[in-house]
Formats: sequence, C-alpha cells, structure tokens
Amino acid sequence: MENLLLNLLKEKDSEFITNGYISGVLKIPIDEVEKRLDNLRKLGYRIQFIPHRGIKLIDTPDKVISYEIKYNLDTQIVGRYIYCFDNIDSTNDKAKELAAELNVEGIVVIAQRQSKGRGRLHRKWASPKGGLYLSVVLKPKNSHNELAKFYLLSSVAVAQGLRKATGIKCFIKWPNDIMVNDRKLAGILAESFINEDQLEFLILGIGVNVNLESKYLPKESTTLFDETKSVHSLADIAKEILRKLDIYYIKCQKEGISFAISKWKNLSSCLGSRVNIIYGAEEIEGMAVGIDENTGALLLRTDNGFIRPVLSIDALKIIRSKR
Ligand code: BT5
Repeated sequence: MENLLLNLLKEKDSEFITNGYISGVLKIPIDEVEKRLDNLRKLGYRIQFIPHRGIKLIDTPDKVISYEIKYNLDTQIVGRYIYCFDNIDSTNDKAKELAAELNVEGIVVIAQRQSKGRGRLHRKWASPKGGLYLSVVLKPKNSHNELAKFYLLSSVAVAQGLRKATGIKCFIKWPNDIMVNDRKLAGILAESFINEDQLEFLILGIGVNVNLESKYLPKESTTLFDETKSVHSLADIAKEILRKLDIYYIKCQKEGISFAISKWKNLSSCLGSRVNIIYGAEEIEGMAVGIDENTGALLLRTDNGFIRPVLSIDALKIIRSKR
C-alpha cells in the first residue's frame, strides 16, 4: 500500500495534494492515509505539509529501499521480488536461501552493507555503507559449464547500467571487473547451483563502489564519488543495472550470447591488449584476441601463435593496453 501512496506522491510531483484526495484515490480511510504517510517518513522520505494546501514529497531517502527500486522499474523477470536489508552477511547467501525457499527466478536482494561480502575464490569484498550490494536469482536453461557466458552478459549490463545512470566511462576487464582509469569500480560474482547437468539456479552478485571514498577500500579501487565528486542515487543505479540485466538475460535465453559479445567488445579494456593471466600455479602471457561464442572463454594468442581459450582465472593483468 505504501507503494501506491508513493506512486501517487511521485506522479503529483510538484503539486500539493490533500489527505482527502489520497483517501479517495486509494480508497482507504483518512486515518489509514496518515499512518501510511508516517511509515514513509520513518523510512526517510521527506513529506512537506502546509496547512490548507496539503502535502508534497520533497525528498527521497538515500537508502536503497524496495519501493524506490520498484517505482517505474518495468522489467519482466529481474526484480519480480525485491528484498532490501540494512546490514546482511552476503546478499549472495540471502539470495541462495530465498531461491531455495521460493523456487522462482527474478528475486533481487539488496543491502546497504555486508559483513561477509565475498569475491571469487573466497576473497573478501569490502562492503561499507555507501556502496551498492545486490544479488539476482536466475534460472537459465543453460548447462553448468556455461557460467562464463553469464559473466559476459552481466558485465555488459553493469557497465552499461553504470554509464546510463551516472555518465561514467567505465570498461570491462574480463571476466568480472568494471574499471575506471585502471581502477576497480565494481565486481561481479556468479555462483551456480547445479542439478545433474543443468544450472538449477544462478546467482549474480554485483558490488559497486558508489558514495564512499576509495581510501577506505583495497588498493587499486575507485568509487563513483571519487571519480565524479558527487553523490549518486543508489536506487537509480540499481534500477539501470537491473533493467539492462533483464533485457539481456531474456534476449540471451532466446537467441544465445552473440549479441552480448559484440557489446562486450566495445566495452572491453583487455581485447587487443597484451595480458598476463594467472591460473593456479600457471602463468600465461599473450594477446587477448576474442571470445569463444560457445563457451564465453577469452581467446588468448600466445607467443608461439596458438589460440588458447581461457575459461577461468585467478587474476588478469593488462601489460600493454590498447585503450
Ligand atoms: C569480485 O571478486 O570482484 C566479485 C565481487 C562481488 C561482490 C558482490 S557484492 C554483492 C554480492 N554479495 C557478495 O557477497 N558478493 C557479491 P574478485 O574478482 O575475486 O575480486 C576480489 C578482490 O577485489 C579482492 O581480493 C580485493 O583485492 C578487491 N576488492 C575487495 N573489495 C573491493 C571493493 N569494494 N572495491 C574494489 N576492489 C575490491
């Protein structure tokens, strides 16, 4: 119900409206209207009241709350169910729990901070307040060895979503880093839950450094605040990322991954560059020359001229950049 009230306040935007008007439109008694307005105020919405004129929404909270994200989201799958938390261990863990309980795709879990945010290979993801931490549950019709495709798809969605919401010129460092000026702005963690050969659930965890300073984060990180010297709406950024993810996920399930590869090529910081890759005890160097459409592997031309597909890595360093 707060959702409907919020939509009404936002639609009226610069106009004052009365509690009586709201009561008529939403078909609820006046004292219920007052209760709902109080709830919104408690969530951090600033609602101005002027006697004889009525009320007007003047500010929305900086917190990421589900109403803000649902408002005009217009997605088909991603964001059907949105859960927001102030503090949580890891949004990926919560998403996994909800996926098992509800058995649906499209669940989104968002937190303001994480106490056990994690990256790939059990690395830590620093998750203080001011960042965006979200996870999405999907149930794709793919086999368990196609995880690399989802790194491609989601990295394109995150990079494009960030560009659209903030204008930042970010690039993708294969497989899961979103970079600005060679510093890490965002990271993606794709985790799969397998039943026989199929992906039963796929959880895409996305962490973006937004309204905080990189001096509180690991070396070689950056934040939107540091890059732009301004504060950004977490909800707007989340929405743009979720919209792109929704469109690309649906398209990928219908047509395959090739459209995402061509978008990835325009956003990649490593394609055409000389790179060094560490995978376990192995270290390989070569030119990043493309992506394998069947698997999503990065294609590396090594110095002896062979093309080597690389599916999974510990770390990738760009030695000589094309950009
Ligand atoms: C990643 O791993 O980049 C994936 C990060 C995914 C985080 C999201 S937040 C929502 C969801 N819930 C979770 O628990 N996780 C996901 P990887 O490529 O392994 O990079 C990890 C490395 O990035 C660390 O070892 C640090 O060096 C660095 N790092 C840690 N926190 C960072 C931050 N906030 N900003 C930039 N770099 C960071």
